[in-house]
Amino acid sequence: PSGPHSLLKIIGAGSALGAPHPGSAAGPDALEASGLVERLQGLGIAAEWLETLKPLAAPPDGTDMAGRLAANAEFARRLADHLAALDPGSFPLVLGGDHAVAVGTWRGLARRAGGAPGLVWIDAHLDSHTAGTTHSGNIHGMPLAALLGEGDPALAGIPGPRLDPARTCIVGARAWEPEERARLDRLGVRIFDMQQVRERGLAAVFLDALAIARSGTGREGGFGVSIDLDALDPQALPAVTCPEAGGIDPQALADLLLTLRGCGDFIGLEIVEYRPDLDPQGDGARWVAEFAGAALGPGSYRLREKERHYGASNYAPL
Ligand code: 5AB
Ligand code: MN
Ligand code: MN
Ligand code: MN
Repeated sequence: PSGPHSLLKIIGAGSALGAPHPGSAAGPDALEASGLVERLQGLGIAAEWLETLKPLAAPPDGTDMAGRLAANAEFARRLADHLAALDPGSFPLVLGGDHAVAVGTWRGLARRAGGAPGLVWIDAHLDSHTAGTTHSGNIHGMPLAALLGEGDPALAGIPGPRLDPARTCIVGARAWEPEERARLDRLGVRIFDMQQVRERGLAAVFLDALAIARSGTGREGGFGVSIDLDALDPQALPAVTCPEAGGIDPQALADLLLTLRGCGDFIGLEIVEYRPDLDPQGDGARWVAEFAGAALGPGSYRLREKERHYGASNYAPL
């Protein structure tokens, strides 16, 4: 760690309690070992790896739905409490772990921001099942529904404001089950699927998504971005638990993430589902650094504002 005064605080969420494979639990430790902090510092970002949270126990048996919900909820609650208590002079980057950790990330950051953030959810999947509609039984297919207040209270009841469906949208979807699609359609969550990405181009779709997340009432919550790495094309980024063919070009996403540097209401970035056991050459880890660096690198309005408000002299140079 580079000391207590870094602007960018990285929090590892080392849980695979929501996934059918344990590999993503090692994601944060592998990303730290890959030199992510040093790469970000090399871009001029005052970054520090704050801590990595781990599950308290091994995942419950696959048939024990109540036990799995409880274990994921315990992890999410702990992550939310850590994020809600982060000092105001820092910007959070949460690294998974499977996507079930998002319930903790966005409830905690909503509490910290004093209101529900708008959210851009970049994913091959919709993650909008509940225990009542899941086909697989895997909790990482449920976090967006829980954040919207749907489903089992164990997950949906993690303390913090619910997401506003009118300021929530999904980019890159190409694999879903009818029940989760129907839930999002009923709630009015906008879905930019891969067909639209191909027809309109990622730039047009991404800018529409940002406008939705930053629109309407409740804007004091700001907005966040959650990147499930399986949104990217698995030919370029295969190191994920649930690869789906025909995804987003990672360089095109990195280019669009540059837009976030100009957003003063950007409250947090999350990158999940990294599987180091499938990344022997470290290409996936390099993409994670690319995405974080693109969103938060030189000229980042959000980091500069923090520096201005909380004392530039305390911080490493940007
Ligand atoms: B991820 C599936 N819909 O419910 C399910 O990786 C996939 O967080 C979930 O997007 C994928 O298990 C979860 C088939
Ligand atoms: Mn702590
Ligand atoms: Mn996914
Ligand atoms: Mn996901």
